[in-house]
Amino acid sequence: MSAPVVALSGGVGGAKLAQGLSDLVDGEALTVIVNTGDDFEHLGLHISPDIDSVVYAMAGLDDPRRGWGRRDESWAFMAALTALGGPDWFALGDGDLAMHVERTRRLAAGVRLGAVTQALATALGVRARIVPMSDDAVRTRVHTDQGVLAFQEYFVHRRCEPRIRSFRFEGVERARAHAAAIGALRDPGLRAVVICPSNPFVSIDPILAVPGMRAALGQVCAPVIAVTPIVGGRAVKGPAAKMLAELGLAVSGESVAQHYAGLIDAFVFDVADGQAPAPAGPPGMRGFRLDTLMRGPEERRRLAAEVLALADRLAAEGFTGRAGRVRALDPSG
Ligand code: FO1
Repeated sequence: MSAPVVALSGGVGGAKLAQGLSDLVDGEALTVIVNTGDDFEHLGLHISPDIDSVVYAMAGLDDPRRGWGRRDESWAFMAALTALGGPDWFALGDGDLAMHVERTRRLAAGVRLGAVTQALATALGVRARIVPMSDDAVRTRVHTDQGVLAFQEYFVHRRCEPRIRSFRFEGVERARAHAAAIGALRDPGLRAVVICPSNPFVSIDPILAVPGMRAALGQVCAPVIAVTPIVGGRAVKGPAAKMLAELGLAVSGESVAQHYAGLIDAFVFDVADGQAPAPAGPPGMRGFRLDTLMRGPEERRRLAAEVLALADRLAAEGFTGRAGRVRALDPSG
């Protein structure tokens, strides 16, 4: 049984590294804590995009080009819906639709989101534990120059065009961190916590905002490593670069490393970011440079292996950069 690993993930980039980790960490030794702030009700269906991106990637069903929804999709439902004058801005493939219908049916029967997620993932052959940050509803609201927008309205319908002012995670104050997430973070045998290359503001921050999640991360007895979502001054996918710029921050890995200061022991920059040794992040944090672009399954696996090797190296050095605390290894090991 592999040593347990926890990943925090949202969006497409997160799902790719989570899938790479699942190739290296056996079955339920990998716990992926997933953002649910993007969830929304559409056509009467409860849609959980970031959960589905991770589940599909791990099931080998993800669409490699889009990064969301299923590969080899048919679109008969959307064609029929559009012909009826239904909303066509959020594309639901025929296979993907089954996931939303079945999730909605089980939620309506009173099953909580975490249990529904695990059952549907298991049905697709996924052995890792996929855990929502909370079973309680948290909804990201994007405050922009065009008003306050629901996340999917901003991200898909308005194509991320409105200028960002700030973010709110509605309901997060009273959301309870999922017990399986806290339990995984408290595992004394934990090997590493990996913050995947997701959007720090709308994929990782909602997870961190759930009461108790930051505290649990602060007490983790393993290295916490974040992987940059910014490569060569650009986001690999999605609006992270545009959001950094609109928030007045440099579009760089360093800005993301600063964003996580105090929470992580190390930050992985991309080899494209500067030729000097990886620019150090905030005090107490180690910077490393890896090739973080994941073009296919092989590279997902390679990056996952390199990140876990970094964690093992940090653990061997007894170094935890969180809040500058250096924890000498307990002589008894
Ligand atoms: N993203 C789009 O840009 N356009 C879409 O039509 C779209 C549909 C969609 C359907 C199901 C699903 O799980 C995700 C979907 N996404 C779509 C992606 C989604 O908005 C993002 O994956 C996350 O919310 C942000 O990472």
